[in-house]
Amino acid sequence: MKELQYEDGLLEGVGGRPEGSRQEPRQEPKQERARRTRDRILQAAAEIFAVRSYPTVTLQDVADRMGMTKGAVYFHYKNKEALAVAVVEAHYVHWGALVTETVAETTARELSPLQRILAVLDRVVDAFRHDVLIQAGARLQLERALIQAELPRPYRGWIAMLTELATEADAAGELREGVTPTALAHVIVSSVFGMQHISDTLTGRTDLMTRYKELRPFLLAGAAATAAAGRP
Ligand code: LUB
Repeated sequence: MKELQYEDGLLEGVGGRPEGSRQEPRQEPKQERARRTRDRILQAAAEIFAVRSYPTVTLQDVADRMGMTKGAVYFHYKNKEALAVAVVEAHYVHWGALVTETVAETTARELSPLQRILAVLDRVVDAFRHDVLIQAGARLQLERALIQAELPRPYRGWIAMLTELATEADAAGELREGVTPTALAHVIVSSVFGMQHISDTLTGRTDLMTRYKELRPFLLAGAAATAAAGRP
C-alpha cells in the first residue's frame, strides 16, 4: 500500500513539536499530515503486534512507542480492535502490491507460469523474514479468535491468486496430468504458511531460509509435468 512506505518518514515529526499542537508547517496540508500520522501509528502498531500477543497490547503501548499521548492515538484509532483490523487490512494491501510487482517483473523476464509462482514465493518468504507488517498480519490472523472485531477472511485471497497462476501453468502444459490448479494452490499456501509458522514458533524465523530451501524443490516436484518446468 502506497501510504504505508516504511522507508519514508518513520522518524519524521517525532522529535520537534508534540503531536496535536497547532503549529503545523504551512506547506503541509492538514489532511496529508493526518494521513502520515495514521501511517506512523499503523507502523508502530505493526511492530508491536508482530512480537506480542494481541491480548497483552494496549493503545497506551502504541502511544508510548511513538512518544505520543494516548489521546493523540485515539484521535486516529478508537481502540486496539480498530488498529488490529487496520494492520491486517494493510498487510493484505501490501501482499497485493508484492504480487503485482513480482508478476509484472517475471512476465517481463518471460518466465513460465510455474517459474513465476516460485518467484512470488521467494518474495513471500523474504517478506515473512523481514517485513514487520507481514509478520504482524500473520500473527493477528492466528490470534483472530481473541480479537473482538471482524477481520478479513484469511488465506482465500492467496489461494485464489495462486489458483490463477496455476491455471496459466496448466494452460501452458506445465502441470502433470491429474494435478488441478486449485489443489496446487492449496498445497502451496498450506506448506508455505505452515513452514513459516513452525519456523516462527521454533526459532523466531531465524531458520526460515534454511527451511524454505528444503521445501522449495518439493513444492512443484509433484505438480510439474517435467522436471525442468519449475526450475528457476
Ligand atoms: C498469508 C496471512 C499471512 C498467507 O493469506 C493470508 O491470510 C496470509 C495471514 O493470515 O500470510 C501467505 C501464503
